Amino acid sequence: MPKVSQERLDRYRQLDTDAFAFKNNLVQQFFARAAEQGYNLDPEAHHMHTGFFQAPHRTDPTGADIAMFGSPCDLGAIGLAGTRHGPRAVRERSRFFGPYNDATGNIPFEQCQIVDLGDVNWSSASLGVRIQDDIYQQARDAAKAGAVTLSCGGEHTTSFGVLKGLSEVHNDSFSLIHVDAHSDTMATWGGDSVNDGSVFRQAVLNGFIDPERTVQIGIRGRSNILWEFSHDSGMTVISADEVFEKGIDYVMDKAHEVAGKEKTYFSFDVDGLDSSYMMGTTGPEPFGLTPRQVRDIILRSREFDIIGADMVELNPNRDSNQMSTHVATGLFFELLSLLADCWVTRNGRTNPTQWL
Ligand SMILES: [Mn+2]
Repeated sequence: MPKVSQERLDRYRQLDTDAFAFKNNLVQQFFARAAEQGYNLDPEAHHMHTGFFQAPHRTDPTGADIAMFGSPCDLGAIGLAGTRHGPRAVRERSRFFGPYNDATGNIPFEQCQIVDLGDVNWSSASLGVRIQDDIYQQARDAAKAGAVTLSCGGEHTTSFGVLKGLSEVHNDSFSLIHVDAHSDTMATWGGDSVNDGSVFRQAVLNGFIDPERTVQIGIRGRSNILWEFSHDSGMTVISADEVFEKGIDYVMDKAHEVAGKEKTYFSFDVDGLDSSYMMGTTGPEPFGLTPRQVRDIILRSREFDIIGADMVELNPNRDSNQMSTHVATGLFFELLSLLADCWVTRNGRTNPTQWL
């Protein structure tokens, strides 16, 4: 073949624009603002904003629409430490994700004011104080300021503190979408009534969630015998097998029947993913969900009125090649996108993030 003609070469050379000259107007507008405020596409660049996905760091939630924070706590994980390192690992890896969600075409930072409040400031080494007081206060203060919360664990007890704070401010018992290998509705065991296997039994007993508007997705494994409270209290339990047999549309139609239009909390335990993707967690389980299935569950959750979400149980100590952290962080971005889309739907306007 002869060389490419001069005419074609000239045409290609005209297409060779600057790195920040995007054809997509939304993206162009984002970088025109954000690059000036220190947002950087290069994951290895100087970290001007070290929050999740380069969100601005604030210690005061006033003015925030979405308040993210980390809960680096593993005291409630029965028999295994390490999830306390989760928030740091996700923040670091989050430089590889965003700002654009290619499934929805949206940029969360163009939709509403997102902040990272940093990690919860522990006042005690006691698990009870950390979840009943410290995380509770963080979530309560964020909700009082009008923000929805996106928190990163830590093990699953951290969800209890968030639910306690949100349900007080909203004066509501929430619907719950819960993706996990485990129902986490076991009886008290090992000393703490709220531990990472009992968190949703305790959330029901304290009135934070309504079991009749709760759907648990991806459930499986040798611990299934521990979850009788889920069935007895009226939760809808959808096993991982059922997700594969019937598909995401069936699962989410069912979830909509159960959760309805009420205020809904979304809790994602990363061990809902199959252990071939997710060994970096406290209780890895085989025969589970794929990352795409979890992403599709999150995508279809835009039809709920989501007032808070979390991702828990990532354990970097067990994640020897960072594969688990990478896939978990990708899904954490999906949760951020979900909350931003729900915020715009609820408020009928946008309020772009300001860093400075
Ligand atoms: Mn679990």
